[in-house]
Amino acid sequence: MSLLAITGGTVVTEAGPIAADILVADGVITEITPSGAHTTALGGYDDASTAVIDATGLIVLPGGVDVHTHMDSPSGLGHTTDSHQSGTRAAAAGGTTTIVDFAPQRKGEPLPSLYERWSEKMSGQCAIDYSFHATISSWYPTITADMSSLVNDGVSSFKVYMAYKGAVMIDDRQLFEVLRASASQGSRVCIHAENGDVIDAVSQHLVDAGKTLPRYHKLARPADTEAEAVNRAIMIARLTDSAPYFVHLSTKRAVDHVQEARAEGLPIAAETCTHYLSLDDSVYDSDDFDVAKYVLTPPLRTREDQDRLWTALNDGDLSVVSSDHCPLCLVGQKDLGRHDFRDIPNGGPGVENRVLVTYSEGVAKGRLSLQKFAEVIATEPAKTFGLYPRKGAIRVGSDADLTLLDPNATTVVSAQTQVQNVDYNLWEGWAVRGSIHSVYSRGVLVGASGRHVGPHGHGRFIARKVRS
Ligand code: DUC
Ligand code: ZN
Repeated sequence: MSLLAITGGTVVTEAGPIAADILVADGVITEITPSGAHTTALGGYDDASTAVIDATGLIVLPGGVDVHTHMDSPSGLGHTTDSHQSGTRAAAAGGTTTIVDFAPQRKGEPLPSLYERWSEKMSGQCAIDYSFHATISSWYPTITADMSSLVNDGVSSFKVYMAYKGAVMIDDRQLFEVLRASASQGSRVCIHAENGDVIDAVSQHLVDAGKTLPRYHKLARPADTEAEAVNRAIMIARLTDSAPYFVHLSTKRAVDHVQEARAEGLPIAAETCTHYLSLDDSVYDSDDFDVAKYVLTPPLRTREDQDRLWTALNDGDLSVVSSDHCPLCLVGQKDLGRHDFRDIPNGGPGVENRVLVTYSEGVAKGRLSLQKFAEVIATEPAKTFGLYPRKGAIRVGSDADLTLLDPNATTVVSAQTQVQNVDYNLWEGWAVRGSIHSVYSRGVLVGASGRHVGPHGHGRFIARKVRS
């Protein structure tokens, strides 16, 4: 039996932070005791078989759960630049111990084939535990029946796009059918809610007027294209008794729609992402091509929108902070859109930065309590996607997925030193409060001092439950 004790830290339990020691046996948390109690009452942890980690001065968090990543995923003419290996190593380095990746359906590909293909692709590659959502973008008559087969295999969530017509967008009838099927299965549907038709029209008008620079990405996707799609999807969800999950919400109005629906008792959940909480639309105020770094979708929004996102996290109307890690290099990928912003592949990196940037902007700036922080980066994503209580919480019986964060340190973010495989970083040069001291996945050290240190292919597929 392998034994590990993490002693003297501030442990963020579901009931709040406490001074506690954690005992781990064979990768599972077996005891959480008041700091030092074990030492005095039971003779300490100093038998040779127990590895003792002194966490004095450190915050011990449930390992991060990032439910929105795109590893090695088709984008533009190529693929996102992190493989499952490099991307999960970056996640481990940054304090995340579970990812739920998006598996993109090929044209005409039956969902069971997608399941097989993505399972094979991730198997043996990941540094941390993993699962995936199946994207539904190519319709066929029996597709909703096939959703059930994936749910039975532990993939209990799907993704649909209300934008990108001609590529991955589904129509309202298909959205209705997917939501209807999910309601009877207890699965969850992640919705990319933007009005794709309006965005395509606005984009065309911009280009016709000679506005082709990356800065026009922002104008091409007005805030109300998000709010309208969120509202429409809520109405369709209401007709089907389903429980949708809105990905990457960025605007005040969209959040208002979610809040209203939740207040009526609809079982809706929604996320925002690290970049919407920490960066704003002033980055688009330049004719520089480098603005292409921020061609991610939806675009960054105003400070007012940002304030609303923080409030909604505290109120629970947004319950998850994801990275939407979608790494695409500026050189060789984003520069395909040098002459037309519509050709810039959409997405930005951040799986490695999510935990620390959210800590720094949230806890260190007094916007989130430590407990709320743990909820939005770990507990709620785990609960929403059928991983809890095995993942997302520090409790007896849970996997010993633990992130030790040093609140007194500072980390300078840079693409030069990052693990994620991409040629820029959205927070380049930021001196963020805190550092990722060490990261354990099922009791195995996988991250230390912001680097990946774990064994190759340590991560396992986690079969996820349906909604209760
Ligand atoms: N949508 C996402 O969910 N991620 C990256 C880009 C996009 O459009
Ligand atoms: Zn995404």
